[in-house]
Order: sequence, then C-alpha cells, then structure tokens
Amino acid sequence: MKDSATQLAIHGGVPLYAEKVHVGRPNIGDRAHFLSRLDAVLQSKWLTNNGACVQELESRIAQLLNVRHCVLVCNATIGLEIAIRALDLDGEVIVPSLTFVATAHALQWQQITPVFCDVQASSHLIDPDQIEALITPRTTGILGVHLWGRVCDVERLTEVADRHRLKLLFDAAHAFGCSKAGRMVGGFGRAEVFSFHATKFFNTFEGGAITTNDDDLAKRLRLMINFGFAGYDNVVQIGTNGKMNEVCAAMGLTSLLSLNDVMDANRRNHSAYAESLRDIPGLRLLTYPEAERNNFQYVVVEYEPLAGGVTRDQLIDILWAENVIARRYFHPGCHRMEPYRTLYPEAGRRLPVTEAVAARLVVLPTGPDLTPMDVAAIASVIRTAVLAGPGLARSLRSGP
Ligand code: T4K
Repeated sequence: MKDSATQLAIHGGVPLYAEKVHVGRPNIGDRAHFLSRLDAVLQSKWLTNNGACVQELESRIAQLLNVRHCVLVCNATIGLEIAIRALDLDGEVIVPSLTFVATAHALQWQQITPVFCDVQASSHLIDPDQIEALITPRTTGILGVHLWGRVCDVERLTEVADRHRLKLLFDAAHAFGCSKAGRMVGGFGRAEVFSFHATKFFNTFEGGAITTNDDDLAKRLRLMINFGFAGYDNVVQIGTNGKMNEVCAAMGLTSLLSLNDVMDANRRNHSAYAESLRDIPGLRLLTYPEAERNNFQYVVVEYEPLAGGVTRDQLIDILWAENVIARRYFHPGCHRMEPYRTLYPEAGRRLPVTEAVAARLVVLPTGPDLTPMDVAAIASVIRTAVLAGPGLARSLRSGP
C-alpha cells in the first residue's frame, strides 16, 4: 500500500513478488475458444439484443442451475435493481450491512430503505433470528446475500418471509456454482441475482443473471431489461437497458468450459491456506461446508491481533508491500458508507457482529494462477508479521 518500513521489516526491501498478485484476478479460460466465438459474433453482425450467444448461455446456465429461467443482464447491480422493481418491493427491505455496497445501493437508488440486519458471527450471513424485530408495516421484502458463496439459511428465511408475507430475494453475486442441501443456488426465494464481473469465479467481463422459477416474474424481467418492449414498436411498461451483449456472453460460454478446473484450483489453494495458516494466533480462516459445492473464490480470514501485535490494517500494509494485494472486503459495512451513515446514523447500534467482523476481515488472493507454493509464501509473510508481534508493530509505527 505504501510504506518502506513494512518492506524493510520482512524482506530487506525486496518484495515477495515483482508483479502484484491481486485478489480478484480474472479467470480467463480458453483464449482460442473465446477468439473463435468472437469471430463468429463479428461475422454474424448481431452484437447485442438477445443474440445467439446470450440465448445459448441463458439456456446452459438454467440447465446447470436446474432453474426454469435465466435472464442475463449487463451487471449484477442493474440485475438487483430490476429484480427489486419486478417484485414490486418498496418501503423497507431487510438486508445485511456486511456486503458489497451495491446490494444496499440497488435499494436506495429506488428510494427503498435498506434496513440493515446483523449477521451470524460464524457464517457472516444474515441472521434469521434478528429479522422479525426489524419488520414494520413498511417492510416488503428480505434481501439475503450468499456472502463468499456460503448460502444463507434459506429454510428459515423462507419461513419468516412467508409468515410475514414478505418477498424473499437473494444477492447471489458470489455464489455461482454453489449449493445448499444439494440444490444449486439459482432457484431459492422468488429470484436470485448473480454477478459475472471480471473479478468473479465465473466472468463475462461485466455481467450477471437473474434466475427464477416464476414464469410471470421471468416475463416481467425480460420486458424490463429491454425498455418494456413486447415486440417491434410496442412498449407495454416502463423498462431500462439491462441487456448483456454478445461479447460478454461469448466470454461466459468460454468461462463455462473451465468452471470445474477453476473450482478445483481454488479448492486446492484453500486447502493449502488452511494448512499453512494453521496455528497462527489470532487468525481464523473461514471454511466452507464439506458436503456442499462451493467455488472457493474468496479466501477469507478473520484476524484479531494479540495485545500489541500488528493490527489488521498493518497486516494488509505488509502484504501490499510484498505486492500481495489483499483486501478488507467488506469493511466497514454499508451502514458506515454514504449515504447510509448520514441517512441512518443509528444503524450501527444493532450491528455489533457486523462491526466486529468488518474490523477483522482480510481477503487473500487465489485462482488458477496461484500455486500452493505461492500460498505457502503468502502465508509465511502473514506468519512472520503476526508472530513478530509488538516489535514489528513498533517499527511500523515509527517508520524507517
Ligand atoms: N453484490 C455483491 C455481494 C457483490 O460482491 C457485488 C460485486 C455486487 C453485488 C455487484 O456486482 P456487479 O454489479 O459488479 O456485477 C469489485 C468488483 O467490481 C465487484 O463486482 C465485486 N462485487 C467486488 C467484491 O469487487 P472493487 O471496487 O473491489 O474493484 P477493484 O477495481 O478494486 O478490483 C478488485 C480487485 O480485482 C483488484 O485487486 C484488482 C483486481 N482486478 C480487477 C479487475 C476489474 C483485476 O485483476 N482485473 C480486472 O479486470 O469491486
């Protein structure tokens, strides 16, 4: 991130990597396949508006996720906004604060109040026990987030939503290829919204999908992503432009081919992190349920320093100085970002777990380009930094 003291502290001024190793490096897949798809797109002179690649990708994803409808969109943020609107949500919607800010923005953008709910400490997922206390006569829905690809307690959320006649929607931005009780994410709640952004496990450069088993909702979604057009010159409702283009869909068709390889590489790296980070005091690696499918895209660590040891932010500085671009996702929680901290200044009071977890999070790089040896090297930087403790923390504070 910055300071030469951190480099001096660990590697005598020479960073671990000559080039930056990032969280969120895109998985590129089979270039030749992508380029031949691209060539076919150019040849066809059909570049967007429900082209052949979009149609093929929609049907492949629907099949993979075992869901009736997959509506591709230009990104997950617009996908969330459209799904929220198609479900007629308004007033207040209950949502976790421990998420990427797009989840909250998708509500506030359309004048819906995001009512922030705390998460469970062990899973980082919305806590079903806290929801009922937040329901008011203005509440119309619950927006769960399958954070890190770990799937929400869908059963309990469904039960609460049904009891209070609320609509249940999921932000599944992280959860492509993940499962719960053997069921693929995609068919839970009224709809689920995936992100296919460059940094995601499965990418289309920019993009996303709304999936649902509800035929009427799917029809509405399709109208909404295309300005409300029901045919040439026939606009039947308000809509926007949420379409995915053919280049992005071609990338998606390419990414599908390497899905299992990427998942395997991520799983291998996650195990390597588990092995190398074992027994470091104050450090907990978030694990994924063994019986479920997960894409292991996020390697998430909670770090609570021992007295006088390097802080979480110093640990991130040290990693950055080594050219390991770790992230503090999703610090400090949406409720501490604008416009939420101004609009809802009291929200933090009911979010003690979110506040504590957000202060401890470190997300580490993974992906097929990273080998278990890289993982061991990154872990060794972390071990050195944490174990060096107060001495190193003092040198970081005083500088070179
Ligand atoms: N809901 C949730 C729970 C989400 O996490 C997200 C997005 C959304 C909704 C909304 O989805 P989209 O509307 O984006 O489809 C990044 C992504 O832009 C964002 O999609 C993602 N979540 C979020 C977790 O990460 P930033 O602000 O951290 O991006 P940035 O530019 O700092 O890049 C992240 C890392 O990836 C960097 O270390 C660099 C690396 N990178 C990035 C890009 C774009 C690359 O190596 N190559 C690249 O092409 O938000």
